[in-house]
Amino acid sequence: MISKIFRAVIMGPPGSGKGTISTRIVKDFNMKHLSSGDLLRSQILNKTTAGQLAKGYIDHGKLVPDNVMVDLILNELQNMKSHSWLLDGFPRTVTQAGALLKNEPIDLVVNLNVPFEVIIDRIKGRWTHAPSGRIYHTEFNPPKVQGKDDVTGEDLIQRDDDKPETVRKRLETYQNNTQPVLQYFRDHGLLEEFTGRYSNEIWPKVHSFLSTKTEPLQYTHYGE
Ligand code: G5P
Ligand code: MG
Repeated sequence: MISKIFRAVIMGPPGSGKGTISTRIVKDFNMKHLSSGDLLRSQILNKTTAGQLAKGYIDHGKLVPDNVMVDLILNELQNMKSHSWLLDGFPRTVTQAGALLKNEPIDLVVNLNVPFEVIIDRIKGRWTHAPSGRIYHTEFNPPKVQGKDDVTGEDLIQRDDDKPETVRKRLETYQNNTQPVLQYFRDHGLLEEFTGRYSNEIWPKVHSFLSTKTEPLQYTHYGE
C-alpha cells in the first residue's frame, strides 16, 4: 500500500462515540484530530468573537451558522496540509459538506450508527478535561482519580450542553440537519457505516476497514 496523506471525516449522533473512536484512530493511524466541538469550546474559553457568537447556539443545542463554521474549519485545515487528518463533528449540514468537498479531497467518511436510547444514557456519565478535550465516563472510561484529568491532574467538568433537555434538542437537530449529510456522502461513494451499541464493539471493525485504506502503525485493543 502506498503511504499517502489520508483525509477522513467521522460522523454520528451526539454521544455516539466520535471523540472516543477518533482518539483511537489518530493514535493507531498517526493522524491529526480536528474536533469542531473542541475547537468551538476552546474559542469560548478564549472569549474570541467566534466563541462568543457560538456559545448561545451550543447552549441551546442548535447549530452554529454555516458561514462561521466553514471559515473556522477550512482555516484550521490550512495548517494541516502536510499531514493525514480526521475531522470530527464537521460537516453537520449539506452546505458545510459541499464547502468541504469543494476545498479538500476527502478519502473516507466513517459513520457511527449507535441507537439513540444508548446515547441519552451514556451522556449523563461524561466528564471532560476542557483544555485538551480528553473524555472520560464514570463507568466506561473513569479517570484514575475521580474528577481529575489523568495527564494534568486538573479538574474535569461536565459540558453545559449535556443537560438532558439540551441533549434531546441536539438529537433533534441531528435528525433534521445532519442525517441528510449521510445521504450526500453516500451519493459521493464516500460513506462507510459501523453499527453497534458499544465503542469497544465498533472499534475493531473500524480499525480493520481503515487498514484497507491506509497503513496502520499498530492495533490497540480495548476492553475484555
Ligand atoms: P460536538 O462537541 O461535536 P456532539 O453532540 O456531536 O458534540 P459529542 O457529544 O461530542 O457529540 P461524541 O464525540 O460522539 O459526542 O461522543 P464521545 O464524547 O466519544 O462519547 C460520549 C460519552 O460516552 C463519553 O463520556 C464516552 O467516554 C462515553 N462512551 C463512549 N463509548 C462508550 C461505550 O461504549 N459505553 C459507554 N457506557 N460509554 C461510552 O458539538 C457540540 C456543539 O457544537 C456545535 C453545535 O452546537 C453542537 O451541538 N457544533 C457545530 N455547529 C454547527 N456546525 C458544526 N459543524 C458544529 N460542530 C459543533
Ligand atoms: Mg465529541
